[in-house]
Amino acid sequence: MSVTLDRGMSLPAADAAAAERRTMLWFLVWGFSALMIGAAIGPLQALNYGGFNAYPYLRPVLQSYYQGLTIHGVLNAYIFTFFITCGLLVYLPARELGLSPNMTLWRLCFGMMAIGTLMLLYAMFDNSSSILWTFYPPLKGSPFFYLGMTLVVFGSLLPLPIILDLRARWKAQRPGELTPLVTYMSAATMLMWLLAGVGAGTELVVQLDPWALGLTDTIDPMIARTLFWWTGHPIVYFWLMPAYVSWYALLPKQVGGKLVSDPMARLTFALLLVFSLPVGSHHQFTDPGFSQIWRGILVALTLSVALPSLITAFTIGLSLEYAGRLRGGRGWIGWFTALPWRNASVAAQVLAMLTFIFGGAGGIVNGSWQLDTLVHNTTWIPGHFHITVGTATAMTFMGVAFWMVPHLTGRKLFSPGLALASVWLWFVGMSIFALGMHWSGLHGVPRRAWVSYLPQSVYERLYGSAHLPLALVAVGGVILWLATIALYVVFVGTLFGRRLATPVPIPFAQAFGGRESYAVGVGETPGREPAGIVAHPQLSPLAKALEHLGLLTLLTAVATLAAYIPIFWPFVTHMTAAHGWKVW
Ligand code: HAS
Ligand code: CU
Repeated sequence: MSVTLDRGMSLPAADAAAAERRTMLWFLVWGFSALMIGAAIGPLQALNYGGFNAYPYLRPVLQSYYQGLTIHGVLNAYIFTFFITCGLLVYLPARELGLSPNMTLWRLCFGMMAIGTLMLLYAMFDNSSSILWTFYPPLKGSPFFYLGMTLVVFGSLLPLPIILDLRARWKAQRPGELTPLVTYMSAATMLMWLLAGVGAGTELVVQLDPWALGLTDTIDPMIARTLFWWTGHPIVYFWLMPAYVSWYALLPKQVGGKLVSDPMARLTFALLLVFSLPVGSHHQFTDPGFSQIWRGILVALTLSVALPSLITAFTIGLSLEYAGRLRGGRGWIGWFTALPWRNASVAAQVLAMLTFIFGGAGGIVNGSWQLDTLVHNTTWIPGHFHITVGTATAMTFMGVAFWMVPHLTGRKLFSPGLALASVWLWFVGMSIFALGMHWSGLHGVPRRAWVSYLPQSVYERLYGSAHLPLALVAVGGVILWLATIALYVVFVGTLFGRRLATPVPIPFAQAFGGRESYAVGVGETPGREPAGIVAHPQLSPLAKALEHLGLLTLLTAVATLAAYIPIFWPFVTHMTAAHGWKVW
């Protein structure tokens, strides 16, 4: 692999830019490699629900459904997403501001996550740690698993100081000006992730690592679960917010329009920062030890966290409509069909949005305690997260890769037709899969269950009523396999593809010139891409108020403590001590 140099730059600047591109490319390559392995295993689980047990044929590589499921979840949910996010949220702000990021920290971030990933792979493939992506104790994996996870989590926090440093340097040159949008969004995302990381960070360092290393004998599972969900809920926004960065700040340009409101984008990110943290225990509606009052409060908080996504739906929907009408689209849906659907990057992201409408609706069902008691621990839940992180996020990252790999390498996107096919296959496969998963969940089919291991007669007796939805799950899984192969060919083909004559720029969008905001070019450095969007402070009191990210973070920290002190109190005053289990 090689990277292109910007023309007309001095040698040190060109070297620095090339180093940034190379590093960003490594983040993409590791992220997508994780996805390839993780996604290749997914269909085995879909076939499991369809009644076909593939695992006996896969020994010695995979011993059980649970081992496969652990590898699938860890690689897709953590490794794929973290590498892409920790790359994008440094690279895009640096380019937007026209400044160089702190490369030492960025490489340290990569190195920690890479070593952590290798440790996790070792622990998972040797079947010592088939403890699923939630790694709930008292299930006990090998020290490599927990130490690897610790490195990955702490490594993933390092983009925060890099972004804050970039922002501070930029602001020092332009006192009183608002942070440009991409940098604002990236900083808000990472501040959210810092507070989120306190939960899993504490669980790993205080409970799991010493326990796995034999320094302690027992562990408190309820405290561990609650700490896990402290992080486990906001992590879903750590997956979603980088996708939103692309939807708000890049996609409007890719479809030939503008973002209709810069301050609304900022408001969305500020609200996601504040609301994501205190609601984690909505994953524990059916756990013991929570008062009825708290469950009720959690419902209200959960419905609040859906609000910024509803704002996003309208703001992005209008931005797409604006572009569609500029492109000649007429009538109720003509603007939608007029979007550049042949562009695989655009198709990936708009299809991701369409899917997310259903993912969001399902989330609101889950967030309603009474309804959650019906769907919790059934296949409905994996149905939900495959159309949120598995599509809204994953397809957006694919869409970003389709322009970004050419941008970084100076090589042509390999087979745009196959790229488009991979996107549609993913969309169709995931839609069928998720329909089947939600539907069979309503029939009471449990999630995380090796149902195909059962004798045929027992499988039929228990799940016969869910025959059709379970068949859909298997069919969707097989289509997703084809999507993954197509994606893999395009990704690798592009890395080694033909050279481009002209460089691919970063598609930074401009904000619509409404009453509240207007667009100005900022941070244009010779030889770098023209940069992003900024709302004029005088014209947008909202954008100006939201500039106080430190204050918002403090507010979030206080709200999080207010939520978690009463939740932890009964657990801390009634501690339990469990020994480790190995049930696989
Ligand atoms: Fe969730 C469980 C509630 C969003 C991921 N969620 C999970 C798990 C995962 C996950 C991985 O309250 C399972 C974890 C496990 O292993 O147990 N979720 C919500 C709510 C939202 C939500 C209220 N989830 C997400 C996102 C995820 C994600 C995002 C990943 C990226 N979820 C829950 C709850 C549980 C749960 C409970 C626990 C359940 C249980 O029993 O265990 C909200 O944030 C959703 C808001 C979203 C919307 C949609 C807005 C639509 C947009 C697209 C617009 C379209 C356009 C196109 C512009 C309201 C932005 C326009 C074109 C046209 C033609 C119209
Ligand atoms: Cu959640």
